[in-house]
Parts: sequence; C-alpha cells; structure tokens
Amino acid sequence: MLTLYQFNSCPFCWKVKAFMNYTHIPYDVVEVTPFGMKELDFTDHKKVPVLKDGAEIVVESSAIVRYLNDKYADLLPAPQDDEWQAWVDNTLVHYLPPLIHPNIGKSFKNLGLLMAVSKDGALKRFFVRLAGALVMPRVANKMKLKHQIQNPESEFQAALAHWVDKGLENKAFYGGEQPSLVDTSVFGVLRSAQGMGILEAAALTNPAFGRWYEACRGMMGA
Ligand SMILES: N[C@@H](CCC(=O)N[C@@H](CS)C(=O)NCC(=O)O)C(=O)O
Repeated sequence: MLTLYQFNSCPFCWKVKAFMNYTHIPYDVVEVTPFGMKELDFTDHKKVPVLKDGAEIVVESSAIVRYLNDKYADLLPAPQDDEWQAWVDNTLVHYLPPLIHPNIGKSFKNLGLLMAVSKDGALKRFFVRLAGALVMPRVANKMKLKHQIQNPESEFQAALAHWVDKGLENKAFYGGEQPSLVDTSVFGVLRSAQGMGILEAAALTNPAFGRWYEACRGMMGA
C-alpha cells in the first residue's frame, strides 16, 4: 500500500491526491504534525508531500506524480504540460496563503476547516490551530512581498481567467473531453482552499471556471 505523508492544508499534497484519486490509485494518508514533523523521521526531507511505496521513498510533488504515473497509471503528457505545471507550482499556488491567511481571525477560522481531519486530541488541535493562526498571516505577508502580489483577490481572479482562456480554451478540460495530468495539478492545488469561500466566489465571477472545478471535483475527490 502507498502511504502519503501530508498536511491537509498543503496544496502540493492535494496535487498528488487529486492525481491518485483520478487514476484510482489506492493510498493511505498520514497527517504530519506541523511543529516538529516527527512522522518524517525516516527521511531528511522535511517538507510534505512524501510518498512511501514499500521501501521506496519519493519526495517533491511533481516527482511523486511522475513516479506514480510511470508505475501505476499512464496519463499521456502533452507538449505544453511543463509550462502549465511550472505555472501551478510557481504562480498559482502563491495566491493561496494570502487568501487563506489574510489575518489572524480568518486564518484561525480556515485552519479549523483544514484541521478537521486531525486525529489529535482537542487540546493539541487547539494549540496547533492557534499557533498556525499566529504564524501563517506573517508567512502569507512575506509571500506577498516575495512574489510581488499587491491584490491577492484580483490577481487570483486574473490567474483563473488565464487558466480558463489559455488552458481550457473552450474545452471541458485542459486534456479535452477528459482531464489530463495538468487538470489534476491545477485542481489539486486549488482543492486545498475548498470550503473557505475563495473558490466559491471565483466560480460566481467566472462560471466557466466553476463548471470545470465542479467536474474535476466529481472525478478527483470531493
Ligand atoms: N516543492 C515542494 C514544496 C513542498 C512544500 O513547500 N511543502 C510545505 C507545505 S505546503 C512544507 O512542507 N513546509 C514545511 C516547512 O517548510 O517546514 C513540492 O512540490 O513538494
């Protein structure tokens, strides 16, 4: 059995899960404790996702998806895939922290949603959530500065419009009639923000995005 070491809040982990769900690869999940990451003691790589496949350990979301596709699935890559995968990892993903953690209150609320899967006791969950809510708005702010994001809401909308116009190009999916590897990556990264009002607002402004997202959701894990 494959085991994915993850944070439920991590967009890169959702990228891997969306791929595995879509291609029906069975897996277990281990939720890693953000402070200390003791569940990752078997590797020097102190970032999630980490995939364990028997004795094999694979790190980095894109490498994990490649490994899984080669070994357990066979989605055909298309010529522009690398550019879109780079856009997902280097552009799209950067809007999420400022949108999810704009201030301590919103961060605390959203972390409650993200931590609903945690099997920790109530007290530990509360402290991890509180610590996260104190730390994450600062991390998000640093990310805004680093990536020169001035208005996360409008820039995120523009990024989704770019995806719809240049990625989907009036097709149901980037892959055409069926999703491709790129669809699973874009959906996966966005899935990490589901239920917070961010994607819901985006779907109202951009109905084509909403239709694509809902179609992916049915195939890649609600
Ligand atoms: N390039 C990596 C990025 C992974 C990453 O940044 N993971 C974050 C969570 S979203 C993490 O584990 N951060 C923990 C830390 O930096 O201490 C990938 O694609 O897997």
